[in-house]
Amino acid sequence: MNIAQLLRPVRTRQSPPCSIINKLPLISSGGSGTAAAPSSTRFRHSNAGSSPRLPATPPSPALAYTAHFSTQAVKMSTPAKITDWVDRSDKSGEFKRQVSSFRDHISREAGAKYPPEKDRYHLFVSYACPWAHRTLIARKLKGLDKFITFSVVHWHLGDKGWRFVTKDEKEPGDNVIPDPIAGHEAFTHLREVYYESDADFSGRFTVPVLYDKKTKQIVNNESSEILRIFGSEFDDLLDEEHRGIDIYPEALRNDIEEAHKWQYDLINNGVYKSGFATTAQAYERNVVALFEALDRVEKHLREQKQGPYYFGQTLTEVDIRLASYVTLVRFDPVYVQHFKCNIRDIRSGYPAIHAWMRNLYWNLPAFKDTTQFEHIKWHYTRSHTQINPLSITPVGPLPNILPLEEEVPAVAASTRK
Ligand SMILES: N[C@@H](CCC(=O)N[C@@H](CS)C(=O)NCC(=O)O)C(=O)O
Repeated sequence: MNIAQLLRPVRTRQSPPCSIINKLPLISSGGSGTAAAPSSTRFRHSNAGSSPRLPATPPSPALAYTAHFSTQAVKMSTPAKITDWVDRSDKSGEFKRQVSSFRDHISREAGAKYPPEKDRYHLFVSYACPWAHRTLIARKLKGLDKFITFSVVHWHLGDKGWRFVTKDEKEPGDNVIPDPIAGHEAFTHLREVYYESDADFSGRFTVPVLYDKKTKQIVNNESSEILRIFGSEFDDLLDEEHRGIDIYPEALRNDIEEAHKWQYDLINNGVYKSGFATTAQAYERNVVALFEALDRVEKHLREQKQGPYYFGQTLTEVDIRLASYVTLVRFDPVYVQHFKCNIRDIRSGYPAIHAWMRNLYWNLPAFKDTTQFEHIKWHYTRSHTQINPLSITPVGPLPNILPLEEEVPAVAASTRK
């Protein structure tokens, strides 16, 4: 049953909460969805309690928060709050992800500002974050674990953004450690790494961060670009096996870019736009578009008979980033309940996606070893207090991911017939 058929009872209902759905065009299996214009949200942060290096607290709370949506700058009287995902004065109710700010590249071209070098670069990540997860997978797949160090922030995101664990805290997962960079001993929050690179930084303090230990500068904080850097720029230093792993192969570039056009906005960001929406209209528009896009991925995988990956025998960026293992492995454990992405779940509603995702998890250590479900579940459910004010983490679904040969009882029963 496609999304249009599933929505029929909702569409025929007269009550106002779902009025947007009544206005939606009938959904075809191709799916169109919403195309959100890129936008950015800039904050002026209060620095109370942070390192002395940081710029002073802004003069007036009324000027404390300036947001730019598309080309329009809007001054808000609401004080800046890192944990307000949608601006309280934004009537659209839409979550708008900011554009990443640090866009330098590590490059093997002669004379590059940031050349590939062993043990020069460091990756700051959160296990909870799907964007950071992309970079951890690529680092491991390409054998860069011997070249680039990484550390993981605490899973909780609070008023000052991501924080490092203290020396005495023990959290699950490898490398969940205080900021390990020499000279950063007093750093308690990731924001201090941002301010070290740019004392006037006014964006969000996001992970992943690719950091140069030599110049003490952030090189790049955009996961799709870090993925490209990891995919090729260290190749001259790698052994033959890892050099041969090409996740952006020439022959598939057009297909990869084509997939990128719709999958990022509708799926990767679609779950956030559904979950952070502050109006029913924004939620319904985004959740429907998300499930149309998932239907499209399901259809593609069902018809793709050549191999276990999105494009057959070749594992590409699309498996990591777009059709998106990192989004889909979080889907049943978090997005279904926390972000209300519940038209279907993966384990009972999308057999081809389910098989594709489980193959990556169970058969490739780069995927399984970088997936940390405790950080994932705790982060979303205990940091997003506007969605889940009591911070109670739902227990299920159990297990977080099913073994390769196991199905939920209803699926198992239906396939036995
Ligand atoms: N464009 C960035 C997005 C990264 C991003 O939004 N990361 C989130 C975690 S999933 C974050 O660090 N958010 C902290 C905040 O916004 O304060 C990328 O793809 O690298």
